Amino acid sequence: MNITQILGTKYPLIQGGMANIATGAFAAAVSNAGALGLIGAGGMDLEKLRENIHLCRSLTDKPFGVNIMLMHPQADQMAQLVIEEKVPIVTTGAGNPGPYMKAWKEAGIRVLPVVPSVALARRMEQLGADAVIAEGTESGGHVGELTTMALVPQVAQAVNIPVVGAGGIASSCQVVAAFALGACGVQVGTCLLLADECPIHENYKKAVEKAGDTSTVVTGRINGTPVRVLKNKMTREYVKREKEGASKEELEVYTLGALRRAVFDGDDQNGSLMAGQVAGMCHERRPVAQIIEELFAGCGDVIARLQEEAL
Ligand code: TUI
Repeated sequence: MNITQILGTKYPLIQGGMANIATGAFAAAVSNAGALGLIGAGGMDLEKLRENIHLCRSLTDKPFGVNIMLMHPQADQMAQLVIEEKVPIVTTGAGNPGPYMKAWKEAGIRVLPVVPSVALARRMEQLGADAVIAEGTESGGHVGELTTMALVPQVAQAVNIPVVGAGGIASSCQVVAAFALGACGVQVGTCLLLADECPIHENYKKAVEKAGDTSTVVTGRINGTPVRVLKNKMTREYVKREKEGASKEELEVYTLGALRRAVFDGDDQNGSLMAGQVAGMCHERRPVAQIIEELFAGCGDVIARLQEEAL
């Protein structure tokens, strides 16, 4: 089965899980645009997740999914909730979803774990994953070590299920590149932050618009959870204290609640403005349907250029 058949979508595109950002309304907008919208359970409690699933269902008749952030203290209950609510598709991030796979597959859920390595991709295939999302360190938010360029072809070679490429994808040439590496679909997050329907604070959108190629940094690589965010006052202090050998507990003071400060309060100095390295290519505000359509409409020209000039 190819990835659009697995997802039931027009386009081979999955929206990133984006904790605290990807509401039921946003996921529905993405699904209505022909891609797979996801509700990001990362920033929610159980009740909020249930509400957002119901809201999403009321706004779209297209397939949608839930992204379960496995570091969430209620991940176990969320894994059960998606079964109860008959959510058709689940993606996971920030951990190994092995313990839930059997129950999800028995419930008929399509499961697409995000993997940062070949080892986890292989394990997921053995446990019945329908596809894997190979996410490179170019991504925003919690990241692994390998780049998309290195990770996608190694995962594609190692497994016999479809591989979706993620991390560093915001334009048609990057979609074509992901396919060239062996992916049969893409996941994007950063390029959707400027979508009209994306419910982040205006200051967050302005920070993405202003970003350049070197505007992101990974906090927590030395002693914590690596998270890619736009540079600001918080990251400068974090990185300084991290290099000085600060403990995980001290560093958590900078990050706890910081994503919510950015998304809801628009605190662009002390908040955690999660974004990928492609933020520097994202300038235009458009409806989400237009962003997605243009991403694929441009692929033909890229391929033609490759055939005529480059190779
Ligand atoms: O999960 C993400 N991106 C995220 S989660 C998130 S919420 C958060 N906020 C603050 C701190 C931490 C998280 C924001 N962005 N992407 C998918 C992803 N998964 N990236 C890396 C991984 C991953 C890492 C290790 C997946 C599996 C894994 O397995 C370890 C193991 O146990 O084998």
